[in-house]
Amino acid sequence: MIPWEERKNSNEIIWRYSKNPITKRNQFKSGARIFNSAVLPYNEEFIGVFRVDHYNTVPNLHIGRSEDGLNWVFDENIIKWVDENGNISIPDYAYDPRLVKIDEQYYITFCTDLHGPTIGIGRTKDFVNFERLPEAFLPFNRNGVLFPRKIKGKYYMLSRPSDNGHTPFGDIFISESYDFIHWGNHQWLMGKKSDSWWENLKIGAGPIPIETSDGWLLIYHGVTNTCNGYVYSFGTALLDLENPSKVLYRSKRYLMTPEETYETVGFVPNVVFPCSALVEDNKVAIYYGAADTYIGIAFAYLDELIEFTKRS
Ligand code: BMA
Repeated sequence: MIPWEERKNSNEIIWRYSKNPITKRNQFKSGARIFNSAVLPYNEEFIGVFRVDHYNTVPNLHIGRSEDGLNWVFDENIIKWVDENGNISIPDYAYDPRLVKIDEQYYITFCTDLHGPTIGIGRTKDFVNFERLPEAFLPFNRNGVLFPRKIKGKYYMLSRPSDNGHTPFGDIFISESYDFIHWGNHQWLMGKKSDSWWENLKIGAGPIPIETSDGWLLIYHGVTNTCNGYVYSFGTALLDLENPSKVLYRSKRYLMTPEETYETVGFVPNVVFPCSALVEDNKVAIYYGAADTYIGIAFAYLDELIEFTKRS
């Protein structure tokens, strides 16, 4: 069973877990802050790839395990990748992971360094041995998000080309591959929106797209600039099932914006940053980074998210 709590206020489309945040500062030896992370059900329990910022402020990926998806035990050591030649291949840094099961393997995408930030990718069968593939794209790029299955014989990945810093721009693109190594046929998917102020600076894909009969439900973050810095919210879109480069609908307002203290106060204030979503029947549990400091969970019903995307 995925984490779940019933809605208390009937006006809400999305509601927060009452015991948020589920991680705390300095939770384990090297873990100063744990946020922007991705989880999946695994062997009757849950497993996750976590962004952990260490005490030198450099982000790395750690595996975490949980019986209930709420209380997590983290590996003290970072993921030890091995490349295709059998050599240990540890990235200088790694952040904002996404996790998905495709063809009986678990794929992890993340942001890492190739003389500038871009999309790293790797896979594992058992969360013990990790194979690192070559970086998927040229720098600069962030928010690489795979689709959970082949579509018409090809794998698909969303990404957000960027610059070397705190990118003050950005649209989502979609790319195709037959082997997770060679990515091409890049297409522009959707852009920031000047008439929708919460997402007028940049946008980026969030969790792995959710397959529904109405299309791929994409939860994505949108950023606006204020006199005191960026504010990260998130909204939704629906992409065509057979041709995911086609946007069918896009929410006109944000689904969630920073409101609670653990979202508005932290290492980077005013950030809600979704990286994964668990779905069971009509229930959705969204895991999001809060203020680059904590992980929060929010709940919603899938049919209501689809309605929200079509009609908000
Ligand atoms: C983005 C990424 C995210 C972070 C966000 C807010 O550019 O670095 O990891 O959550 O900024 O600081």
